[in-house]
Amino acid sequence: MVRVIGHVDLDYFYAQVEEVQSPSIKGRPVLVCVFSGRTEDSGVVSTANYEARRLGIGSGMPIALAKKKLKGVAGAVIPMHRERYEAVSEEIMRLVGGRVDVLEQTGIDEAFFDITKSSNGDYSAARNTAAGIKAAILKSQGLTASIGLGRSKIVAKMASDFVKPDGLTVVTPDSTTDFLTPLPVIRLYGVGPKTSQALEELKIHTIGDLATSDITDLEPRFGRKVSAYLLQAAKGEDEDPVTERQETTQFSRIITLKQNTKDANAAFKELLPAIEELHQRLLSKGISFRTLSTIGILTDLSTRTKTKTFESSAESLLVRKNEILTLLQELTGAIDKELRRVGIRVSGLSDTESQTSLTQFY
Ligand code: DGT
Ligand code: CA
Ligand code: CA
Repeated sequence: MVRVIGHVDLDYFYAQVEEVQSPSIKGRPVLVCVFSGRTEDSGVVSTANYEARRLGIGSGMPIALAKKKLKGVAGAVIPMHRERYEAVSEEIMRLVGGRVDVLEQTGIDEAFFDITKSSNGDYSAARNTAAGIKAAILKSQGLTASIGLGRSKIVAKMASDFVKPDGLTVVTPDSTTDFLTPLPVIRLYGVGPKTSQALEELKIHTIGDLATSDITDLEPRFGRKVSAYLLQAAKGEDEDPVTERQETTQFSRIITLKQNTKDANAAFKELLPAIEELHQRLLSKGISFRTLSTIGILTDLSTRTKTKTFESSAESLLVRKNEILTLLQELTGAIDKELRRVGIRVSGLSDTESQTSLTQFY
């Protein structure tokens, strides 16, 4: 059966999370920045929303330069809240994971998925699934995402990039060549500025030029392996499977409370099923943890955490129940607004069975 592969990428991710958090900044240029702290403006822009991009501001740009580009415009310059983005990312990945056959997360804001089985290889059914994923992300977190579907990871990834933000691009197997042919080579997944420059020098400008080029013209320049990859990629052929993978350094679960509350005991009670679920997940993977955190998302959507690291690692989350309650009490004791959502996270992980590295373990 022909495969149906998807790629989902959240739009201007950090900046969009900040917009959801502070709706008043929506419509203005938003810059999420990593301040290095040396001088007031030293550091770089991590990401910018599309209003800011229109002014020529982008990822990696020095903050001072970005501020110049804002000129008279009232932009929102916000320090990065990594924990907040991670919590949102985890929720979205869980949600998408529940709607696809296989999910392979490849970054904080993106993942490949395989829906060959559930769509029965039918691209119009697959389009509905993808639209459902976008709607679910919007409903749950208020965020837009761009999704691409295609017969391979390469095509899916390029399709998700094709229309952004809020895109849904379906490249059926039949239309793969038409989709790829006119695109400039720089748009090909895996081709950076250097390779693209080298291809231009060989008069290869579009992906179509590349797909129909002769491998013997490429080999002297790129070697055998890269040349073979380039040719295959230009045809949208790649057999790489979508594999369930999570480069995990932490596990967490966050729930939305039935009612906003400041009562730690009430929140704890509602959190219990999630704690038990996480407990089972850790046991089944043979993972122990040293650090335990409770996470609170308040009615104004700001995030608070309370964290405790233990001397020795524990395998059972349930034996730490009292500590979880204590952390929740500390958390609720320090807030002025009610809790809307509450969660638990474990980190400082080790693999109890073999003590090998976690990446190997997965
Ligand atoms: P887009 O094009 O709508 O997908 O925009 P983003 O911002 O989601 O861009 P993407 O998917 O390349 O990156 C995801 C997040 O990773 C982004 O929101 C912030 C972070 N990021 C990306 N590039 C940089 C960078 O150069 N420096 C730092 N510190 N963070 C970055
Ligand atoms: Ca993105
Ligand atoms: Ca991304």
